[in-house]
Amino acid sequence: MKQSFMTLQRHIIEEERRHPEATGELSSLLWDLSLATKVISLEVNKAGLVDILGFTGDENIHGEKVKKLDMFAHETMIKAMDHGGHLCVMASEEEDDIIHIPKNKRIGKYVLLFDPLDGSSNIDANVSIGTIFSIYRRISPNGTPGTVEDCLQKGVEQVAAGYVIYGSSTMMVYTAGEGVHGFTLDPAFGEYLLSHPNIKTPKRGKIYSINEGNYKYWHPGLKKYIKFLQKDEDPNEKPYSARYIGSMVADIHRNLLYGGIFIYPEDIRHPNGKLRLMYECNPMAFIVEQAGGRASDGKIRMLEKQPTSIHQRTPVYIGSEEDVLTVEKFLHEEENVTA
Ligand code: AHM
Ligand code: MG
Repeated sequence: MKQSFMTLQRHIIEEERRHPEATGELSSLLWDLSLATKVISLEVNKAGLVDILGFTGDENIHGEKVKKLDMFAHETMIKAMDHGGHLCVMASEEEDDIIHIPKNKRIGKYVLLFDPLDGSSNIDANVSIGTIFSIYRRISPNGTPGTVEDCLQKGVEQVAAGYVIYGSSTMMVYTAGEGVHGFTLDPAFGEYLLSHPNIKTPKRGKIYSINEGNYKYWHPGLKKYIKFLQKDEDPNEKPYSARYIGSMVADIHRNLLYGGIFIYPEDIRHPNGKLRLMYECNPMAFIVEQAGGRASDGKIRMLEKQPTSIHQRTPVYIGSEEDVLTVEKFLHEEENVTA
């Protein structure tokens, strides 16, 4: 017999019930977040119709300004999250400073960092994009406005993290520190339903994901590692497959399910890589570790990095445990050679 439906809401509540001390606040916060992503999902799905429906230039047919989708997603997140009474402060990829909770709203005990629409340069080509979020408990005194220090906690302090992928279907994948669970949005009745319980990533994969066009800028250890995966020197060994969408959520989601490694490295032009620690790499690292994988900046565990600013960048090596260990070994050996 088929298992009964498990909605996201029921799942969150049941997870929280296992902790008698829980107040239900985290559940409501995740619930608000899921609502925001449903609104974003609807708008993402309409993106291809913009020209057909005559939404040209800056105004739509109603004379309203047409917002860029990433700004729409950013504003939707804020609107859905700033009045719930669960947050004391937020930070978004789309805003330089921290985002305060309005004075007239109850101030809560959690901190939310998010990338409202990652990979948004892919929208016009109908390629999967995503929302990423990371939740911490505040460290500043309760009842006061949240601070930048609340936002600058190490990844190990995350209470929950997740992403929503807007792909052939919309899926939310999240962890609250007890495994990773995936929910698929049923577009007919607007509910996220549990479709991927307790996701575990393979210990070793067969896929590598990196922007190989940047090869000439890479450090020698990384060049050697990628050649190693291509099995250039061993005609009898099967090479890894290269898969790179250029949309972090989609690349990591695929590798999480199939196994493999995603890399956005430092190189001679960008010593800190491209991707952001606080709302891209840390939440992904929490999820991947919870699924049995590994994530580092090539030197130290991603979740142990001490953040210094909300928009700081970091190199990232993330995915199946043995694959990440192998690349770390290549990087380390090269460092010893050049030392
Ligand atoms: P964005 O936050 O401006 O969308 O950029 C982040 C995206 C990631 O989703 C993706 O992994 C990366 O940029 C791709 O970068 P590149 O085009 O340099 O390979
Ligand atoms: Mg981004």
